[in-house]
This record gives sequence, structure tokens and C-alpha cells, in this order.
Amino acid sequence: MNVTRGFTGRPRVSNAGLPPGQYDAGDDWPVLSAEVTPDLQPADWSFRVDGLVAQPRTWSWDEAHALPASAYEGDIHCVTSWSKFGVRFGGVSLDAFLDVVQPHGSATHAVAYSHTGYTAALPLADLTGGQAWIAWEYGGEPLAPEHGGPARLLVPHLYFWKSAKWIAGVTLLDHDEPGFWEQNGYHARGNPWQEQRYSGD
Ligand SMILES: Nc1nc2c(c(=O)[nH]1)N[C@H]1C(S)=C(S)[C@@H](COP(=O)(O)O)O[C@H]1N2
Ligand SMILES: [Mo]
Repeated sequence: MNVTRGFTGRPRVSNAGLPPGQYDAGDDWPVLSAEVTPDLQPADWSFRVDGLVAQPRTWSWDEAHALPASAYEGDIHCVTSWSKFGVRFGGVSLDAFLDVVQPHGSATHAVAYSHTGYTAALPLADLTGGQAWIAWEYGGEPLAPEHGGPARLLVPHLYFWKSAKWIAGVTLLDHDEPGFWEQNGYHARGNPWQEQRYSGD
């Protein structure tokens, strides 16, 4: 008789920070890109917010950096099942950009798009209220090109495919418009805590 079997039924002390089906990648930071990493210099980078807004606007690198700095320190979760704990990104809250363009009340969704053409669909409610950033620093250093530098979208409470690298803009819509992965069967929202990996989850 194996006495240790008696322990299998006890409540397990698990890491409360790991969503279901995820593992801790530790110090690794896998690169997941559908495209070749672009040679995008800060001077060539811009970020636009348009669609259902009162004042569509494009920011240059310097103009974006003139907005109040905001950092995220916490975890990120990729749908391919790796998570990373305690990462630190620096940039500007997406709220700062949205305050300028003034979203219409009819705006419910957004498509984030990259300078490379990649797109990701998001509910607008997941981009407001201090939940999303335009990030250009990681661990206090400039964000590496393979991780989306000079700047990427960061929406850390959703699966990481929503965090478009080489971010070029966000278009506000009154309906859900599937992006690159959503067109390939992935979830419209992608909440890792509810394991919203595929449409229908
Ligand atoms: N432009 C662009 N952004 C992207 C992707 C991509 O292929 N292209 N992949 C997404 C996916 S699936 C993930 S998990 C993360 C990976 O970011 P990382 O390579 O910095 O880990 O970026 C997301 N943003
Ligand atoms: Mo991913």
C-alpha cells in the first residue's frame, strides 16, 4: 500500500497566478511571430487611433513619448501555454491616447494593427481603464525588435496574441471584426482565466 496516495485528494497549494492549462516559462521569453521581424526605426514608427472617434489622430515616436509614462508589472500568458511572471514593461497607457481622440459612445470593439499587417480583435472594454499600454521598454531597456520593438500593444490580462507587436494603430468599431488569429478560430476575447483559447470556448 502506498501511503502517499492518501495525499492526492488534499487541496493542492498551486500558484494562484497561473491560469488553467498554462506553465511557467521561467526566464525564457519565446518569440512568436507570424511575420519576419521588420526593420522599424523609432523615426519610422507611428501610432494612429481612428474609426468611431471624434478626433482621429496619429502620433510620432516623440509625440507619443510626450504623453505621461505608465508601466505594467505583472504576468503575461500566451495561448500556446507559456506564461511569464513578474515582467515589467514601460510605455504609455492606451487611455492617454483614447482621451485625445474621444471614442464615440457607439464604439464597442477595436482592431489593433501592426506596421507589418498583423491584426488582433479586442472588445473596447479590454483596452480602457488602465488595462492596455503602448509599450517600448522591457525590464528598463528598449523593447527588442523580435518582441515588437520599437513599440507594441500590451494587453496583459488577455492571451498575448492580442498584444500586437510593431503596433501601428487601433481602429474603433461598433462590431467585432476578427483579426489574424481570430479568423483562424481563436477566441474573440481571449481571457486566460476562462481558457478562452478558441471561438466557442
Ligand atoms: N505583429 C505581430 N504581433 C504579434 C504576433 C505576431 O505574429 N505578429 N504574435 C502574437 C502572439 S501569438 C504572441 S504569443 C505574442 C508573442 O510576443 P513575443 O514574441 O514578444 O513573445 O505576440 C503577439 N503579437
Ligand atoms: Mo501566442
